[in-house]
Amino acid sequence: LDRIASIGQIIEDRLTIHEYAAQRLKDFPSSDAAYHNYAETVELLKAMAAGNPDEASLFSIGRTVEGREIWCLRLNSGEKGEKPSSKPGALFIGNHHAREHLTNEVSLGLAAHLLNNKNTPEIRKYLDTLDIYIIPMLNADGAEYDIATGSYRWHRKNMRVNADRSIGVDLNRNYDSLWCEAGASHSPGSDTYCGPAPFSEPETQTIKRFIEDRKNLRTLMSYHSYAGLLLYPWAGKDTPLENEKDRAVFEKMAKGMTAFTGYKPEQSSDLYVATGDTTDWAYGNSGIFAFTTELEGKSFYPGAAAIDKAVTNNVKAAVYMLSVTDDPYKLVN
Ligand code: 0X9
Ligand code: ZN
Repeated sequence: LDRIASIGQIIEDRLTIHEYAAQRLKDFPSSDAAYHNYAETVELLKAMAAGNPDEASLFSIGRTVEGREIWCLRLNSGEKGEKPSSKPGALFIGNHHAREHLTNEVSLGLAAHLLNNKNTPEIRKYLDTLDIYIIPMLNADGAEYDIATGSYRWHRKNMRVNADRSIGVDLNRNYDSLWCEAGASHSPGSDTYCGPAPFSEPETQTIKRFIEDRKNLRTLMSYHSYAGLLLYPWAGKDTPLENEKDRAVFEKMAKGMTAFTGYKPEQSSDLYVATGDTTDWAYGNSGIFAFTTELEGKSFYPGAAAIDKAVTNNVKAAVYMLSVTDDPYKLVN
């Protein structure tokens, strides 16, 4: 243990092997058993891909800092796996933040909805003409850590062991967009720690590579909780988007989606200015119409009863996003 500590690892706790085995078995509290932990998420994704071989494929886009595979379900009746597509693409990401477990449920619920309705004319059209990617649990390590003792830890960041032995980088401050300026912290112990450098974390590196490798992506939704908001760039500065046409597209899309969720649409910086987030980077670097949804609720842990409504309404909003992914500019032309 001393040698492990001397190479910078944290000795958090000392347990007998029996205590460790008992602790490892812990999961979501039983009242929240409807939520999917990492193993259940992977199992469900595999079942969805196996049950729909003509429409779906599943692949790992990389590994987390603790080595878990980051899984991506692709919905496309043509290309499978990592084969490039020239069809317009949409990307949905859940669980940047560990304790925001409802975001994994909404992502999984979206995948299930699209596959369960694959033979309706509208959904079939999207499966045939778009390239849809769903990454439900980006921060799998953090999500597992958050539930590992059987009661919630309120953990937000990833599981990086920092130089000062504190745990975690805020993945939604680690993107290279005004990195670690306003609304982010250089202190490793802070919940908004931006990391030692932009894209220092394998999870954000994976998303960077994923997006840079797929020039066909036009729209992106990053699910967070909780506030009941639909946010669009800029997040890192409180000036409106310079490109007025793009701003009009963002506003129209936000209106279209919030008609289904009842969330409040606004520029991210209206909530608070925070640099280094997913959407500023995806829009700024790749011109993707990238949104943050802050799911509804009064807590990070809204209970199992919150899942159905959040899924139902956010699926409708996501389907709206798909309906404009072929050409978001059609909304303002
Ligand atoms: O702070 C965040 O990363 C997001 N909120 S959360 O409570 N889920 O952590 C908001 C990201 C959107 N960006 C800004 N509001 N600037
Ligand atoms: Zn969040």
